[in-house]
Amino acid sequence: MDRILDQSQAQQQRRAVAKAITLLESTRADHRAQADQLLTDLLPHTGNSFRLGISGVPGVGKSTFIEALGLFLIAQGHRVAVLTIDPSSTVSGGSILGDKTRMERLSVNERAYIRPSPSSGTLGGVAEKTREAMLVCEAAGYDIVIVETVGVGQSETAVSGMTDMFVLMQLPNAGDDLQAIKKGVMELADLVVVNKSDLDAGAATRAQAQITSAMRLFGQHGDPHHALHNKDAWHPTVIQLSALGGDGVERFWKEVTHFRRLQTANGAFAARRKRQALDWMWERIEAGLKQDFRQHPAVKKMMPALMRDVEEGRVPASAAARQLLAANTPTVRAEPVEAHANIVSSPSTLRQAQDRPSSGPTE
Ligand SMILES: Nc1nc2c(ncn2[C@@H]2O[C@H](COP(=O)(O)OP(=O)(O)OP(=O)(O)O)[C@@H](O)[C@H]2O)c(=O)[nH]1
Ligand SMILES: [Mg+2]
Repeated sequence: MDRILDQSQAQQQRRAVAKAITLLESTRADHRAQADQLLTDLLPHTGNSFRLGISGVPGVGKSTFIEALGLFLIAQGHRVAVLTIDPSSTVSGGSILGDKTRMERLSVNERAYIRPSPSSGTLGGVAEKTREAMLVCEAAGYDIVIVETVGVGQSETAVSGMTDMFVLMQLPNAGDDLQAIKKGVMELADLVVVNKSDLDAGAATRAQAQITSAMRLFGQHGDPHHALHNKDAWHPTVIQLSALGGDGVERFWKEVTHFRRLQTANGAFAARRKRQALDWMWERIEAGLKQDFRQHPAVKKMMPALMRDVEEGRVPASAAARQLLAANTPTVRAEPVEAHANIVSSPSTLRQAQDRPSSGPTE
């Protein structure tokens, strides 16, 4: 842990960070316990970075842009970590993200750390590892953490759920066919970047205008915070750039800085982080419950036959689910909660324990 925190030994620190991330990617139970301990120890040193999510279709120029942006930020004195989430790797084990190969200059820079996506597990699992890797990077003093993801599947939702700002990269021709832009993803974007504007300036400008008006439409619905006249709230914007030539990187960073300042002042930054932490907890609870459920002896025994019955239409899915849930009776969980008190010792649970009257009714 000390090696992760010590910024004076660059090489040693980089190795320690890589080792820590490998540990938390491990599926072995003893490694998991070590990783949990490490994360708990690191937690007080985390949270001080700006977390930036970048998504877009394969080939839109994400890595090229991140390299240009990373070098720009390092020149300004920042330390930059880049993590990738590749939804294809969770299915095939292969990677469609070009990983390090397209960030050649950034990857050899002492003030940068680049980590490719874990190459196995479900998207939920990979997202969890990435969140944890982000904490390790923050403890190591990387003050800008960039999470790159390919714009396919559910990965955008996962990345926007773990970052302070979510950026969507588009190609200049995307504006010609707004159908191609998934509305749900567009609504997640805090900033849209039309890349490769050098290829066709006219098309890039058209795309910018079309996406801007589409985003205005989304913004009019629901949340009064999004009302365009509200000067304290951030309104998603669309800019053009050319990652290859490094054109527009400065403009991009100006937008990010403006976003960060506004969101900090109006409280949205802190609220987003709090919401993300709770969402993350619930997501892990649900995953844990599901895993326990699947491993329950009675459930395991009944599952294959019931699955066939549901497939063949002999038993309604809802009835099968109810039967399985009923079979999932607690096996070892019958002991009182206090028995676990030595495991859970967060400040708030301790406080509750102290506040609680030792006997008698609470009213
Ligand atoms: N003309 C032009 N080409 C660009 C620009 N940005 C990126 N490219 C090129 O587009 C190709 C894809 O760029 P990448 O940065 O690898 O794209 P990516 O979005 O990271 O791709 P994946 O990781 O595969 O999803 C490369 O050949 C880049 O050189 C740009 O601004 N202008
Ligand atoms: Mg890439």
